Amino acid sequence: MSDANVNGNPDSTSPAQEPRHLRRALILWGVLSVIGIVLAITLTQFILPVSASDLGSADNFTIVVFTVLSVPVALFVFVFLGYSLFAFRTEGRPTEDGIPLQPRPLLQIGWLGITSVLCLFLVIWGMFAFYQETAAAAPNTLVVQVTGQQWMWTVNYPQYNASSSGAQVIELPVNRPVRFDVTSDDVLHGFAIRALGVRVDANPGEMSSTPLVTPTRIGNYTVVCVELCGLYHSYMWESVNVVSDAQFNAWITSQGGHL
Ligand SMILES: [Cu+2]
Repeated sequence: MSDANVNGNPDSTSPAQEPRHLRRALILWGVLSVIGIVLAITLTQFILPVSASDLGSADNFTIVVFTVLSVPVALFVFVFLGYSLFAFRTEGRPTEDGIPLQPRPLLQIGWLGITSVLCLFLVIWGMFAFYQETAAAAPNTLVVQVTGQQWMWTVNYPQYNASSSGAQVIELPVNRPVRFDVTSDDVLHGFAIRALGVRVDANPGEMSSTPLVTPTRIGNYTVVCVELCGLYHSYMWESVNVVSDAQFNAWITSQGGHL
């Protein structure tokens, strides 16, 4: 017989004396998840870069939502792994096989259901955000033509016949939708203004456009190249100034543009 007590020893691991492991681990997971979610919401406010546009704010919000949702998922793995490592050591236990696992339909259906709903929610969230960006249109859109080259950005304002050549700066009026038409003169570059939530590849011989983005906050930001493009790639950054309408008009005039 495979009874553990063939020698008459007291069976220290009989199911009756086992603590309720599942309940313990679930409580631990629940408590840590609440703490983790609070920490995730609080810390992301400090960690995330400042947002200066509608797209930038949407980016930051999406990151917070995804972080909050991933906290209980990650903790589920770590808590049950950690708990098992400590609670189910072989020390003092018989080494033969334990009780066979029984199917638990509720657990299986619940597991499938919750993970499916979570994944579907994130996919729909992403599709909705994508649709919102591509569907945007506005009559007073400012078009900014950007050309990447090793290792600088040249910016033109075709509506004003103005160019920032030599200025090494992108000037934008606050609260007016902008579209960047981006290309490259030589190799692949990546045009990215994190604060505005804008990022697009700069391909030679091809024009790529960003979705419409509306700067909402006056200030100084940075455009960087996010595609390794040669020796001085890391120096390929310039200032982005979001300014008032009056300041923007004055700047356009100073660059030889016509209002
Ligand atoms: Cu580059």
